[in-house]
Amino acid sequence: MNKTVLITGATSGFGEAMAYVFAAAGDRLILTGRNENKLAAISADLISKHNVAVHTLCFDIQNKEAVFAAVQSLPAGFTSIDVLINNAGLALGRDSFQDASIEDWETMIDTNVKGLLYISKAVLPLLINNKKGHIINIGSTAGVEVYKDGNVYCASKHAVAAISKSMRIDLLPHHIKVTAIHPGAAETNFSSIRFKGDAAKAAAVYEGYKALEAVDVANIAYYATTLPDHVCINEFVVTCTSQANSFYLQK
Ligand code: NDP
Ligand code: 8X3
Repeated sequence: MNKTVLITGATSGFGEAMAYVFAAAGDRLILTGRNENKLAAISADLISKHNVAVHTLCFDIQNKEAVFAAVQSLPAGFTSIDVLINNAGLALGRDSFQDASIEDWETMIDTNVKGLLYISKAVLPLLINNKKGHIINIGSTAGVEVYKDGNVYCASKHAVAAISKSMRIDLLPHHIKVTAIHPGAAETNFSSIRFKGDAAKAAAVYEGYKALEAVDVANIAYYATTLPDHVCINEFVVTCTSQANSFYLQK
């Protein structure tokens, strides 16, 4: 049966790829991000290619009031959510603990951790009301191991891993599945954002090997939602074949 799927950070990378994968399966979509024009363009393209229902919500996930207002504004037909995909997030900088910017740390914590908590809190009553549902949290291999100069980005993704485990326990009585996906290096806008528009530094991250593509992660998220009601994959740790973990990458 077709589902209603809310994807945060749907204007780029994994989130955008997920929108296309779920739309191709005929699912109804709620897409969020901060770029209104991009949301409108993706929505129009999905509707024309896949003839699915799409609703967009434009807000900054760091803003608690905006998050709750956006979820409360959902029109009839989009309030019965089956799947929440907590994907919006970013890394800012790759600097040693002593040199890193406090503002960058705050933005990563406010987005990757607090934003994920806000939208989960706002959407959960809708899932609980349905007595079933699925939350998919996009963590990272940075949430499995800590690497040099990764400090607060790694900490934020360790928090996503811990929040996922905690959600899974507390939501047991409500029959809500929680799946954490921890991808390794994937070629998206991620490094361009991390290195603040330094195209050479961003490109260097993906040179000499075949990194994951956004659609690889999107296909895994979709697969997790296709399993029977009694089956929940708790965690995926997924890297490209050239990467073993945060430390070993074969170029
Ligand atoms: P992109 O930069 O391509 O996409 C990030 C998305 O998050 C965009 O849609 C962006 O939307 C949204 N976003 C960022 N900040 C905010 C905010 N404050 N409010 C609302 N939306 C926001 O990166 P990826 O697709 O690669 O990243 C998606 C997730 O995957 C992130 O959580 C990232 O940490 C994680 N990840 C990425 C990996 C990689 O190597 N690429 C590997 C492992 C995990 P907009 O800016 O338009 O608002
Ligand atoms: C993104 C992957 O290796 O830059 O989460 O942490 S990595």
